[in-house]
Amino acid sequence: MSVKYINAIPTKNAKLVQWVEEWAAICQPEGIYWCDGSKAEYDKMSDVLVASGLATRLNDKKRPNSLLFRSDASDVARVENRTYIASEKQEDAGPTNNWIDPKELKKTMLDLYQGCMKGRTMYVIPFSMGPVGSNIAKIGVELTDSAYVVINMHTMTRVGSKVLEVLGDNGEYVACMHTVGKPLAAGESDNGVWPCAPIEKKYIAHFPETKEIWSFGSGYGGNALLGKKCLALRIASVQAHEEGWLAEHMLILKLTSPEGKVKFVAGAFPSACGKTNLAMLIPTIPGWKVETIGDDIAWMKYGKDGQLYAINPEAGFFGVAPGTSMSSNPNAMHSSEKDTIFTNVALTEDGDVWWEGIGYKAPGKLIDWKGNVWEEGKSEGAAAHANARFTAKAGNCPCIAPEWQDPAGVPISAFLFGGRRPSTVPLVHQSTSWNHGVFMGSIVGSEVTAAALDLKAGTVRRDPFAMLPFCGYNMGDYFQHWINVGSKADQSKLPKIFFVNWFRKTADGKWLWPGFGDNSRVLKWIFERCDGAGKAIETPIGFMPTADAIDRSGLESVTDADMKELLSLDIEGWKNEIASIKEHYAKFGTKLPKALTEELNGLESRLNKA
Ligand code: O2Y
Ligand code: MN
Repeated sequence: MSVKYINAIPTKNAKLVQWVEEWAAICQPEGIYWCDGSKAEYDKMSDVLVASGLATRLNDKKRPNSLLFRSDASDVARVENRTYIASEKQEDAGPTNNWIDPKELKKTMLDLYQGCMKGRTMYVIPFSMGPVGSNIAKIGVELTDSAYVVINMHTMTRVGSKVLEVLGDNGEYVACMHTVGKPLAAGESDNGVWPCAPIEKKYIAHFPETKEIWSFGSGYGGNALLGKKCLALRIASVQAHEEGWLAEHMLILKLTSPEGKVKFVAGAFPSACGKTNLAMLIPTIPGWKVETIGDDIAWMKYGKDGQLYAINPEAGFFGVAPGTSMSSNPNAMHSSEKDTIFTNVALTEDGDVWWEGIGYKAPGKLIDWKGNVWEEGKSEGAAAHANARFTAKAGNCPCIAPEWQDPAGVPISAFLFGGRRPSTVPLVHQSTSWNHGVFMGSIVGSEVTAAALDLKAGTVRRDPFAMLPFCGYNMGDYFQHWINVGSKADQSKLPKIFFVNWFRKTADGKWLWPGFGDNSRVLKWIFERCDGAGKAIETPIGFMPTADAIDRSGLESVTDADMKELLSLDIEGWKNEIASIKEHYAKFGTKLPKALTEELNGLESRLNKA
């Protein structure tokens, strides 16, 4: 087949060029365009998207250089039931992943890919996850027929010529194949209709042995921006397992004390637990400062000094808009003041954006995320989709840490784990050892409220290490990997591990802890514990702060009685927890590490003696 190149091939990497041409032969695009990551390219793609009716340019005086997209109603979020780990052996995907035979899946998907880019351009996006050239970073190349994906990848990753230089003539990359799965007939254009395939044709497939990603039929978020969840978590977790490092669903923050001492903290929380808010927190305690390294993903390797160093592999934030306001997260609001791609938020009459929970009433009539006129108090449904997003540059975040692009990464002093736990789990407790910390990570979960999940309200939906949707291999092996990472380290240099719970409620359903900026009070105790200070008592579940250990100066809303409840040890609740953990662990069969069974048994016997 003769391949029509729109611009010159910017690499001599023969393997890469051959791979691009093989896919072009299958997908039959109009032409192939190699992305260079420049501002001129971003601007040109934006113009193309506006001309096709897919994007609305926002009022430049209100939101400079920003666009709004409305996706198809069937294409609004990650689709876990269409996401596959196609390892050669089913056991390698494990009990928590959708497994499918890779040969069978490739056959199905290759049929779908035939001619899928007709009438469209195939964009080749060379990108780096992590600072270009960092020894923790990895290179990916995404093929896509979506200009929306191209501009989002510009913001979320490092795209372009420098990446190809590092890749060189023979370098390795993670091959990422994506199409919206909606070919155009001769003369047809999108004409304002978000292109995607119906749900039963959507596939988000990962091939762990060959480190390939094949995505078909969705243009949205984690399904289409393949550097994020697909590469940086599902494939990278496999690479990290093979190569002895960690690829985690964790924020990274820099914490500075009033004395100017610095510690870096990484934290894993299930989706929708406020990771972005924590990463951009404004402390309520005087003199303390939080700065952001990353809000979603951390890649970590040991440095020559034996410390664990972390990078944020991303270059932007793909944050949830609804609920983000000047009171919940001013830094996220400022990050999205310009150069931002909004998806599925509402449009105001003066060309700005609005969403539920933005902190002020809808200014007049809006156009909602479905493209209909919407009036507050009159129209049905929400103006913005609950999973509406802003794609914003990390460099535009007022609290971005100066070290955020350091190729060496930042040394991690503490890991935090947490979920939404209205009962049982105290505000904060600390593990007594690395393996005890791994145990804490393995039992992360949130209490379910939604009947839709078909679970009894109050049931804990376990999301170990917040990696349930993102671990690219058997989660039992993943637990063992965490144990191994700790056992090979200089124990004195390992990060300390903490379990936090901002979501405790009273028996009558009131929040016990204000959260947001006041979480800095808990971070302060964690900081002190990492320095061998911070008052604590050893309990059956680990070290807990003494009643006076958490700084409550200026915090009238939390009474002594509230604090007592937040830091109480609920023996009966934890005994019930043991039963629930046993049920959770049973899924992993012989893959469950012995060390975790020992931790569970140890906890049970300490609770029985208490
Ligand atoms: O729905 C999507 O495609 C995005 S999901 C997402 C986006 C940013 C950060 N985290 C997540 C997540 O689901 O954990
Ligand atoms: Mn996430």
